[in-house]
Amino acid sequence: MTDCVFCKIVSNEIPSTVVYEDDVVKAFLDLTQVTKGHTLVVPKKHVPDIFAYDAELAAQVFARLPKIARAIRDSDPKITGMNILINNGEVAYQSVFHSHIHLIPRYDASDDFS
Ligand code: DGP
Repeated sequence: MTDCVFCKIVSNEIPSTVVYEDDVVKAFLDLTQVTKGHTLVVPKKHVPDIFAYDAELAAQVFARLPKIARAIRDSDPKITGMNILINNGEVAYQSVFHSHIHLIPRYDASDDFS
């Protein structure tokens, strides 16, 4: 999709900080960094939202989440949890209409990620 920012990130037309990549997904740091390490996982294939997934794509994308989440967790011993969320649809605050999953690391008690 020519006008899609995440398609452009997938194709490296727009630079990103890549956390993980294979033939199905690309994971890269979110511009906004709700916490340090905030990562987006996107299918390489353009699908606007979860409603557009078929079972095969869902299985492929979601099967990869534990591995990517563990890699982020293991990058910093202070990461002790993670919010994993999808804003799906405009009314749910989705702002980029190329499906993506937020992985937002949470840090130990102080939650101080500076
Ligand atoms: P959502 O609101 O769930 O659709 O989240 C979209 C996220 O995409 C938002 O947290 C900011 C991020 N984002 C938007 N444009 C870019 C970009 O060009 N590069 C990166 N890395 N992230 C982007």
